[in-house]
Amino acid sequence: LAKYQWEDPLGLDAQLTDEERMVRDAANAYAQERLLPRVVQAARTETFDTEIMREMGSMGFLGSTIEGFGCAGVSHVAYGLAAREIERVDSGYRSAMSVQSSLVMHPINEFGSAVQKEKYLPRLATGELIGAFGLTEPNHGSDPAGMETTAKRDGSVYRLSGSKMWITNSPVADVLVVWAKNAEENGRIRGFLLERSMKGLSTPIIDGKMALRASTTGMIVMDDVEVPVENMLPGASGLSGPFSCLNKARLGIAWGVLGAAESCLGIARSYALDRKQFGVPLARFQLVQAKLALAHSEIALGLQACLRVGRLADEGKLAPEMVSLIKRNSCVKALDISRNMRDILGGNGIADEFHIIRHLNNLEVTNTYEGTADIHLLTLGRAVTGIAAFAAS
Ligand code: TGC
Ligand code: FAD
Repeated sequence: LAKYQWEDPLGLDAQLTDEERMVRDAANAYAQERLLPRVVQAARTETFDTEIMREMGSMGFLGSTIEGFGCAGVSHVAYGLAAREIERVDSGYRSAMSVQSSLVMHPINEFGSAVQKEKYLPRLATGELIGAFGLTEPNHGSDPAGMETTAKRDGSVYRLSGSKMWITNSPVADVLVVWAKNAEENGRIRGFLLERSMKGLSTPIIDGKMALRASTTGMIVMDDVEVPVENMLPGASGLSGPFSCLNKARLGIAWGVLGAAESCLGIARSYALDRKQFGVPLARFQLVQAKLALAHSEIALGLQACLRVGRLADEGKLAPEMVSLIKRNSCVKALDISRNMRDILGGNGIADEFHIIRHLNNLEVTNTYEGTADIHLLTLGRAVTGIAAFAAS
């Protein structure tokens, strides 16, 4: 019989390729050596160090599944493993990697012209340029089909007006992928590449977040911004454009949040072994063991599901519902795990130097962005019943 390894209960490591192990180990070393030492202060002061983008670029973590343009061209599983290692430190840092890779570089690579690819991808890959993705609006989050941002053709430009809300990295972004309704196509949704220097564009920061504080979030406000016609993404038409980007990013989130959950489990386990109450370590109590064992089980099962869906993505056999299944499962379970692990630390559980409370707050966001847990549940409900229950009619 094999010996049970609690750190890798179902033998995930053995199911990886050499290249995937290499990416994972490089991401682990970078995250632990470079990100972990600055995260507590960054979260306290609500600051995102943009140098991190250059660092991730130099490590090959930006647009890593893309072939060419200076990108690494690794598997979706390798992308997921890197997300897991980065998010072991903080969901906000993984967010920065996800947005740049899946929500900015992916649509340019998938839907962009040859000129757009050459112009933006190499510098996004190095982190010299920072990207943002604007889909959500103040009045439209779960229902992006209702967006109010418009693009009106005027000779050689489109004029964009409207506002986007809750946009990761918008305050520091150089390139912004903005989704808008094109008036000349009866309001069909199109993607546009905006640059910071364009007149009429502003990106006010959203202060006072109690979660994802090491990430910067803002609005994209467009007051008749003139966007050259050649900056429209030619290959994206309709909501399937932005949604196909979300498939990629949600896959990374599904892996990533389990890294945050693993971090919480590791911290709580060490604490429970060290801390004594009633003359014995906390780890001696059955109720504490139950919390640790349940967290351990859910992480192991969740990672296997991510691996399976990642492999199907690499084989070109991904259905969006598979992504809804793992995005929701990982996020709901990771949030629950972080709450239980915080509990094990008692009063220390709310101190940021013990990290768990920061993960817990971050995991409230991951449960909400890229489709709330309930929206993904309804997506699965539609798949099971054949009936869409999103709208009243
Ligand atoms: P529905 O009628 O179902 O679909 C409209 C069109 O889109 C296609 N489609 C997809 N295509 C590819 N992948 C997917 N996952 C797709 N889902 C739908 C669909 O085939 C259809 O195409 P066509 O050609 O027939 O027009 O759309 P609906 O309006 O009924 O909405 C369904 C719903 C509610 C599931 C969807 O709107 C949804 O997912 N809402 C959640 C919104 C969301 O996730 N927003 C994310 C914003 S970005 C973000 O949060 C980034 S966080 C970044 C970070 O920091 O990490
Ligand atoms: P709402 O859609 O108003 O939902 C509120 C509640 O109602 C939720 O519980 C939801 O599940 C529920 N609900 C809504 N519709 C239904 C329904 N049909 N049936 C049952 N329940 C329903 N967006 C971007 O475009 N780009 C980004 O980079 C980005 N980054 C973000 C970063 C942060 C820190 C945060 C917090 C958000 C970010 N978002 C981004 C926005 C995010 O995608 C939205 O917050 C999310 O899609 C939910 O939209 P909403 O906040 O408007 O909530």
